[in-house]
Amino acid sequence: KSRARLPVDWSLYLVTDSTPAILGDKDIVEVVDQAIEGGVTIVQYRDKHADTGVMVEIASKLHAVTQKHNVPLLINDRLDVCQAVGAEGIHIGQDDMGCVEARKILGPDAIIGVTASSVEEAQKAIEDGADYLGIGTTFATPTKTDTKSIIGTRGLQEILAACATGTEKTVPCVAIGSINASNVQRVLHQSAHGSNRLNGVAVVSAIMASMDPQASARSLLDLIKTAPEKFYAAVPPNTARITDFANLIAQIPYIIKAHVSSSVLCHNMTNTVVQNFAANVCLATGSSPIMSENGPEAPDLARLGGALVINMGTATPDKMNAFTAGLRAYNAVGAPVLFDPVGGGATAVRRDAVKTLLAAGFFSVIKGNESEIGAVAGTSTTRQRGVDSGPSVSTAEEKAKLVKAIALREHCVVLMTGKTDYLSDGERTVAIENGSQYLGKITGSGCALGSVIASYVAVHPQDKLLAALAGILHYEIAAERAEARQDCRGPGSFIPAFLDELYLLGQEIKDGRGIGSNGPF
Ligand code: 3NM
Ligand code: MG
Repeated sequence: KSRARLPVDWSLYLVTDSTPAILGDKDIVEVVDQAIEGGVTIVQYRDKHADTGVMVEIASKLHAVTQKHNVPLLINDRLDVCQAVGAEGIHIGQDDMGCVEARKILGPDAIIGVTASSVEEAQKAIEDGADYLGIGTTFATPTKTDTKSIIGTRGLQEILAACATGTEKTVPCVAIGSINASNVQRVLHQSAHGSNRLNGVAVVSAIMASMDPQASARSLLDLIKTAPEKFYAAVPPNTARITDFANLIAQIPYIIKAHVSSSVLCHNMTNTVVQNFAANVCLATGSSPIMSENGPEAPDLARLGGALVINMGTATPDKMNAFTAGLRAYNAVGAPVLFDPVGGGATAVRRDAVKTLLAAGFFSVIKGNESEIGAVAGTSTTRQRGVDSGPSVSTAEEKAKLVKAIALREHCVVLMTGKTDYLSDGERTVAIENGSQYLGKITGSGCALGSVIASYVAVHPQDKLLAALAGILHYEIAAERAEARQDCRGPGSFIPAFLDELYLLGQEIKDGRGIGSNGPF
């Protein structure tokens, strides 16, 4: 029987599961019907245990439902079941029948998908004529414990890059493995490689185990359709990055000038020790601070055009709820969020907190000292390949490599502070030698720098590395000038001198004195 092939919408791909642990006592046909009502765009019937007769019976009921909604039905592995019910195609794993043989049997109109967990597998599947790829395993999942490798969003990115000829992706790709409402936007965002993006995500438990499959499908589809666009809109894909260092530096005074005059909102969820100092630094540099750890008001604040700082000074359950609410609220409108994983590696609670926050949304900037950045590196990829293989990061080159690797993995700007600061967006990595010894002798100087960088990114979101660099230079050059002052005699007198210089440096540049050949840069 010949099936005219319709264009397929891969956005939300449901893979079924009939095991009691996931399906419970729900009726699979009813769940699939509800899920499609909610927004599922393609269905795969996957049952590793049932007898062939039962499979054919269920597949045929599922096909009636998918046909009613005009959604394709694929069968996992079993060509015989596919043919018996006239389903639109099959999905095959690496241990199943080969793609070429399956095509011979099913013909050119059938949809044939292949699971790929490496670049090699993906390329072979494309050569063999696969119509789409299911790529993963993204994150470890209890639904399928015998998966070959956990590749993370970085692995997805590598496969998406390899699936492209020139700039065009050749086959549709969906990611699979522990994807749910809490991480779907992050997966879509972080897996993107240039304009090559996932066409959708495949889920099992997020819908099959749900008490309300329709509502779960609806909210997943909503997340899939909304966030990435909003987020990417902040960085137009065709914007050329300034990669020449002299040109990068030449932009800095203009960005400082824009910031100083902005009064941009800087929303801080930060620890009590640094609140006062960070708020003063915000005012001195030209932003308008608000110190609020009240999650429910974050959506209103997120709409004011500013940035959020999540400073994990303490990671109590209450604070974690507020951080997560804040992150979601700012992500929802595409506004920048800076993550300061204070004490990140110190305790099990903090390591968990870092992991939870990284999975809960996306950050524009992650900043920390060497051990905090180390904690970020080791988190969320502990079972994945990548930067966690743990070379010591003692040399300058190793530090630069580490921030670059995390920037690529997390798709954001990463700053490792220290005597020399290392800043990277994955494409460009810079070392910054400015600063003062006194910054290490007063409390909250690192946290306050986070607030400065966040508001700079809000003022110049089109190039977050450049914005962060401008914020760092504003901060560290002011510190140098404060240390050089006659009235600065130690950490105590450094603080007021530093606040003065943050303000004065900004005013000088605002008045045009830093712009041109004789400025401070
Ligand atoms: N295939 P959940 S992971 C069916 O990596 C399947 O190839 C995988 O289930 C692969 O959405 C997986 O509940 C299960 O995590 C995904
Ligand atoms: Mg299989």
